[in-house]
Amino acid sequence: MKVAVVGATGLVGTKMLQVLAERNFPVTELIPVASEKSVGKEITFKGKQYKVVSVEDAIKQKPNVALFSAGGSTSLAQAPLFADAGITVIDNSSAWRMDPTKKLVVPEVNADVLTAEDKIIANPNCSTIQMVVALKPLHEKYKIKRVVVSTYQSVTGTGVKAVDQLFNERKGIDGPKAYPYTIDLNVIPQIDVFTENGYTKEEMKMILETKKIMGDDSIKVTATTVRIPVMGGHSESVNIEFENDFDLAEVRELLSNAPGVVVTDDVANLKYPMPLDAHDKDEVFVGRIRRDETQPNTLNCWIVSDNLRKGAATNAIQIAEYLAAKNLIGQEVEV
Ligand code: 2RA
Repeated sequence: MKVAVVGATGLVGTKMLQVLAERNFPVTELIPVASEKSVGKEITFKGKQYKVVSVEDAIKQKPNVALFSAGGSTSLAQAPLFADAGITVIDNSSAWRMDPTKKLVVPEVNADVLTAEDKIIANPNCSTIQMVVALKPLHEKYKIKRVVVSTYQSVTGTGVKAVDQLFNERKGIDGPKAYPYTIDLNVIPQIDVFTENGYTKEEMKMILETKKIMGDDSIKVTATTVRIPVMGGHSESVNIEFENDFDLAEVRELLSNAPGVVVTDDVANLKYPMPLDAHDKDEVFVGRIRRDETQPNTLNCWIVSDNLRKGAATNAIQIAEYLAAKNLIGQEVEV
């Protein structure tokens, strides 16, 4: 399969190449795409060198699928060009997520919504993905009424500039700033810009995307998203109120048997999910599972996952794997 990776030189694009190779996705030809300033650069994929090309050249090479992680404006402008050529686009930006004509997919939750007609498919926000993977089995069993989530998000979610800022600050070196404040030894209770209701765009993504992916607008979600100086992944404290009561042992069993979930919950031996342990893994790790004793039918838990992998690259590639397995990816494309 001819695969284009648009944004191939960024943090997520680079992770997409790593995961495509690790999962042995059937890539017969790789087409790395980036902005004009990166055209001609060489990248390595499975031991072979590839030259970065422009969007126009990429379309001419007729890829079957294009994995996008190049920002919302690039996706809005360029994803339709690929789709119009019959190329299936899986886009990691927020550009198409809430478009009612586009599917927003986490394979473990709602892959069955996908059809051959879907030519632009939205990859959800990283902090939403890891949460809904854990919510899915519990919603099916106990029906979720309300979710209160607070996140502790890695600087890798912002990009290379933020990672550099963290380590420059740690070394006492001045340098370009991704954040308006010092991030080392600090937390910043803001991810993305504020909207009119006092929530940030990141918080609104978790609130709105969760409903769309779970296919249930009745689920109430409120969120506080926070940036913290860590690398390995995003962590989330999640409080879930159900319509029905639950049994804690059954909750643990449901999660343990859920696709993509690993339960790490043995506090007697200080075993619980942490970003350093989740780094470069594809699973969603759930722990600190306990009843909220302040109100009935309510659970607390702690969810950790690598935001560059399951939160972005791996989820997008799992969508491509699903489409390929169901023969839903455009075969030969006409340009
Ligand atoms: C973040 N979820 O963590 C956002 C975008 N990756 O910054």
